[in-house]
Amino acid sequence: MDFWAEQAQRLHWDVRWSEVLDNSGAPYAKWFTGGRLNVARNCVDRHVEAGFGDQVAIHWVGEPGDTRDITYAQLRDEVCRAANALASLGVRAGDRVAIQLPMIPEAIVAMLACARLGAPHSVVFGGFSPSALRSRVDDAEAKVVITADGQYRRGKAVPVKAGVDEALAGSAVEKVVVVRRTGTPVSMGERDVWWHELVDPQPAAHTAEAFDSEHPLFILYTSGTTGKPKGILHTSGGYLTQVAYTHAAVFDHRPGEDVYWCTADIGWITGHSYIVYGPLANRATQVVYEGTPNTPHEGRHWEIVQRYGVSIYYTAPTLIRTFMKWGEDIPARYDLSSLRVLGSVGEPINPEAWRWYREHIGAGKAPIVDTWWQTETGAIMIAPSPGAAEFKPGSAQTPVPGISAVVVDDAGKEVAPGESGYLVLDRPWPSMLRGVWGDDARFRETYWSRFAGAYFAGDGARYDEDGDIWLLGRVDDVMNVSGHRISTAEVESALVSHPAVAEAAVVGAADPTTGQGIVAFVIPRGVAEVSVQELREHVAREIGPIAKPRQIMVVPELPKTRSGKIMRRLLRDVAENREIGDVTTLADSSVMAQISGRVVQ
Ligand code: 6R9
Repeated sequence: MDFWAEQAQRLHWDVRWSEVLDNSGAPYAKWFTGGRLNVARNCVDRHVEAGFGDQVAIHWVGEPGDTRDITYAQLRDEVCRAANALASLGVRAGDRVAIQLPMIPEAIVAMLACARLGAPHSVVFGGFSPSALRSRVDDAEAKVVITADGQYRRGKAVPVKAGVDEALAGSAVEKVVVVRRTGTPVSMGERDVWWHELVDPQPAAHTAEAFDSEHPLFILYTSGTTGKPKGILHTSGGYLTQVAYTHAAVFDHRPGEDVYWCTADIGWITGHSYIVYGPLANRATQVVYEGTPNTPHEGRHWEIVQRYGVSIYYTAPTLIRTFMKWGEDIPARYDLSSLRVLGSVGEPINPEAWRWYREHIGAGKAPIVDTWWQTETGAIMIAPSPGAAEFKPGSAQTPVPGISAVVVDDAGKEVAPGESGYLVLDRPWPSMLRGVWGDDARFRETYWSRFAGAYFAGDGARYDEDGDIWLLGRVDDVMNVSGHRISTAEVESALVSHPAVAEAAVVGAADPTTGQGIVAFVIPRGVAEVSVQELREHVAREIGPIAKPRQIMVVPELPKTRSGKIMRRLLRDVAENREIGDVTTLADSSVMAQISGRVVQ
């Protein structure tokens, strides 16, 4: 506990806590009880008060090429104006505010303004459909929605407000605040108000109240095994402590020296913890980019790294594999020598992508921190230290100091080195979820009923001979073939290590003899000829004959959610010759038609 008390000193507390952890109401933990703080003041004002008002907080890059540099002093003024504006609409501590905005500075300002008022925000990813927005707004009973007229996507302005109008028809939302981004024509109804008309005239001073350490900070919806998304609740003091600590320790972030860039969208937990709260609490200077990585060209990210001298770059394996597909000659055209730490998050990173990332982005020497965590954990839990003696491509390695994570068998007993099982977190941590919004039963059932007294993450994991942790994908993605447990990630990794394969997804399909059979979907790299037989042999060579896919289908695309996760459920439908299920959460809903139409063999 001394450890977390020490980490909490990273923050400014108006009232110091009396107890570090009160777990008497487990599984609902309370951290830094009795402590009071304001999250927004910690992220903005205190840096200005400490004399860093002129330091750039955000180098913002718009997709069409427009840019804005925002200093901490300017950010403070904007957040105060927005807080005054929301207060003028009647937003009070405890009221929920939904935010659906593209990656523009106002998104960050809006989140911080809510935090400043103690009004929990619920950010909804910009690509989500009107019905997804509506169900989240209703579940959280949001009073106000903040959105934009439109957003830039692959060089085009696409409408946003029109979808929000459709979503909110007949809802109880009182006010809709609209940021003008694209100039797309919108219809402004009675409850609608323009951000610039509301916020710009407000005074740039606002007295922030100190809230209890356990005051709700935000709700973020994430999909579970059922159709209804869960509203994951996070609170203030413990959350901010752990995101600040991990952002500093895992990335070796040095305020005033580093230029940091996390490529996530604020609609996901990575954007909350590692664009907004962690970096700003640590006085980072960061890049925020609005658009897609290939607009207007495939070197866009590297051009930005070169322009701003980005030193820490944090992204997802799916994007790394996309960069691989585009070719290493693209990053080679830019000066990437400023990069000194690279990060990965979202899924297990296959060794092939790890090596490419290290070689072609990290000049063969930048440490890669593979960070395992979840919406529910709030902050990074398992990651190699950037100064680690040895990196293992594909392994997140060890729990960060202060965190306990163990791999257990069905009975909850820790497995031996070399064995696999389920990942559990057996001690509370400061940024842990404080429940599922409005659904206590689901909270207890999903996370706390599988293993007594421990949090069940839903991921499979393995200890290697050194006791380092390797994540094996979601437990439901672990296949059982003839009684052998094989990870989909392991087979995918073997497939993409073949020069003819750009990307692969593997599912376990029902098989009358072996229980499950392995079915792989592969995207060929460039125009290379792919021999299915050769790939099967390759997997057998990489892992063992037991992992040889029963069937390999060569496809043009894979079905992915908007956060880049492969929807194996849909691939299982194809593999098992079933009618394809619900495709509404796909980033591109036409992909399934392409796959079922183009399946070879
Ligand atoms: C931060 C985030 C959580 C799930 C998690 C796991 C997978 C995330 C990973 C990883 C292996 C990593 N995951 N990071 N698997 N190695 N470094 O992604 O949160 O969207 O809630 O997803 O993502 O399966 O359980 P979230």
